[in-house]
Amino acid sequence: MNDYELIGSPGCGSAIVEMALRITGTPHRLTDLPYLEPGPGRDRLLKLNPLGQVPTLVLPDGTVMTESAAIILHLHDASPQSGLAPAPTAPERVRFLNLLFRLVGAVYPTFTYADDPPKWTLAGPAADRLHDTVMERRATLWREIEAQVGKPHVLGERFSALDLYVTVMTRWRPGKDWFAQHCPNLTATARRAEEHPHVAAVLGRHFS
Ligand SMILES: N[C@@H](CCC(=O)N[C@@H](CS)C(=O)NCC(=O)O)C(=O)O
Repeated sequence: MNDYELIGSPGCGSAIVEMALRITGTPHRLTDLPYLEPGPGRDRLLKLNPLGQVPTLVLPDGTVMTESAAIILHLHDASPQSGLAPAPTAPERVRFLNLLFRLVGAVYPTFTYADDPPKWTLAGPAADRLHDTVMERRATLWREIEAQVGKPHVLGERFSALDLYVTVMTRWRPGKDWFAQHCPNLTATARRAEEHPHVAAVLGRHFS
């Protein structure tokens, strides 16, 4: 049987999935790509995932997954003992699901639209306005999430995949200083997650 193949890129959301693969003990191999750079790597990625996004995960049977939250839930289904998600009957399950989808459905797309605004609208004032409004929306979303974050982990006593998202995404724009100033709870959970050996190993690979 083949291993899972994670197609990713340093510093990207693929780090979250890489952490989850390690925590669940799922045999896998890593294919790192400069995902925006034209070439054979991107050509293959586009065949697997028409949006050309990472993480893209190829399962041992060849099935392709292109959404990090779906991947997390799949890995949890395959290895529930690893604790990536609360069990369906656990009281914190609802908060877990809502925050997971808030992160991927609302926060993550702000990077899609604010990273390179002229891709989506006319360069110049229209692009500047798109950038600013998307950044404002991102700040609103983070403040909303900040108000729901527990101690020492996002769900409180219990570590979960949400801590993986937070520890990676708080390293992205607007950056650690902004989070330290405006989102101290998120900053504290991110620092706590870094103590997890698999999280630390993946952060070392992606952000050093
Ligand atoms: N909804 C996807 C978002 C993935 C995503 O946006 N990845 C970024 C890299 S961190 C990307 O590939 N951006 C390039 C693009 O959107 O063209 C997920 O949760 O996995």
